[in-house]
Amino acid sequence: MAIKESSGSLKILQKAILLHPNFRHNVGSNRDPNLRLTEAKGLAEAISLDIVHAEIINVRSIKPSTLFGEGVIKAFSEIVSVHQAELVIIDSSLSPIQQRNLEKLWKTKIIDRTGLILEIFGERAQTAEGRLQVELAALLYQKSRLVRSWTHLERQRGGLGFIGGPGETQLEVDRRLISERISKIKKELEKVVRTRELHRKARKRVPYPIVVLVGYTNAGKSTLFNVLTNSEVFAKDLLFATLDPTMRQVRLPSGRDIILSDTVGFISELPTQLVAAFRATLEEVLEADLVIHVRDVSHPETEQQKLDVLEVLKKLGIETDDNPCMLEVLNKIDLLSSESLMHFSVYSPEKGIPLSALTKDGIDNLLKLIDHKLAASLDIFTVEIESTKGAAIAWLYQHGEILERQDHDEKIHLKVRLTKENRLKYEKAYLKNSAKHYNEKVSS
Ligand SMILES: Nc1nc2c(ncn2[C@@H]2O[C@H](COP(=O)(O)OP(=O)(O)OP(=O)(O)O)[C@@H](O)[C@H]2O)c(=O)[nH]1
Ligand SMILES: [Mg+2]
Repeated sequence: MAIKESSGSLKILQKAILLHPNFRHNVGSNRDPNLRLTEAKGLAEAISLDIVHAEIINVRSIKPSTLFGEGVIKAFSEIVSVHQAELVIIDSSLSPIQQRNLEKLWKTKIIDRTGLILEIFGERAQTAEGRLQVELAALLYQKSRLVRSWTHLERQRGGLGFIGGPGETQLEVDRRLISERISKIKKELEKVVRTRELHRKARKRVPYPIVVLVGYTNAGKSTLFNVLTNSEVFAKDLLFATLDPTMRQVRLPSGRDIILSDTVGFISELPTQLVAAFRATLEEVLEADLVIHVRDVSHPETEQQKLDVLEVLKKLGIETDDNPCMLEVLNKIDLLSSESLMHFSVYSPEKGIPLSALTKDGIDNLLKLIDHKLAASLDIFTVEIESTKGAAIAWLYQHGEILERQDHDEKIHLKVRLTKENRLKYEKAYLKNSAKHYNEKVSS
């Protein structure tokens, strides 16, 4: 049994076997099963499982009762017992019947890809809302199967209990209990969401544009977020390192302030329950002024990952085709050969900004492009202000982009770019009074 030191305490790792079914109908798809297996290993490692055996199993025809045919079932009965594996992960979705039958045949706990991802999310969620959403997703998933026949296992972790054993009191929970818990969580969530909406409204009063980082898990969103905001959110070579969104204020080179948000990463076959559960958290993405899609271009399946991300964004209701409010970051260029790098250097900024969040190469270009993109949605107008009116001038510098400045004897002419909202604010705050007293003039 492997033991891993985690934050000072020794943690006993559960031995697990990982199987990636390679379905015949997938042959010819662009996905490399070896990479899929590696990704699934990464998922298992994200919750410190000790993978003692990992294998790709070619599945010619799916057996409805057990997924795999007799040969595989027999072979793995032995492998499970030789390794004394406490868990078998099947990297695809299993029907409740397949799960139950495999558990009986292999005399061990079985989870599928959705169960595994839910388990990771259960361990990672930090905020009250995150925890509730994950629990809701887990209950919805569980309700559809109600297996939990693995009572022989000791519960060892604080996750959701798909991997754990008894101790979880609801081993025999019936649908009624689950439904009760679901409606209770939904009510609690409503409360949390209301509070968050209030916060969001408060934030909206701050006129800063919202810029959100999205992307495949491990693409480098949090690393980029840290570079741009000069902060230290958790960024690690770990799938789903981030779960709860974080927001920080950032000042762009032009002096414009934005709110930048780091978000949960996406993955292929993201459980639908989770997409639904995180829709609320990802509302920030829906309302963003700019969505930055961070890609790991050093990953051999970067194009596939891109498609997966676009698919999730579409499910969330975000227009992804030629959306002027989206831009792509081609991250991790430090890992590319000079040849591949050439390929990206001919990219126009509209297509993507090559950079390395690690070496900070290309960060300046990104900041410029963010500025440029946001500026495009803004109003340009000229103002004439008495040079003694420091507050009004400072306000314009802080909230807008000064494109031109001409200093005359007692007056300053400014050509400014402001959001429409800010322009109204400025007019309300400074123009009214100053028009009376200081003869200020605003024209489009
Ligand atoms: N070589 C290299 N590694 C990078 C770069 N950016 C990020 N990484 C590494 O990639 C790994 C994942 O980075 P994160 O920033 O945690 O990725 P994320 O997109 O936030 O991942 P999740 O929160 O799991 O969705 C870490 O080990 C980073 O150090 C880069 O530009 N170059
Ligand atoms: Mg992250």
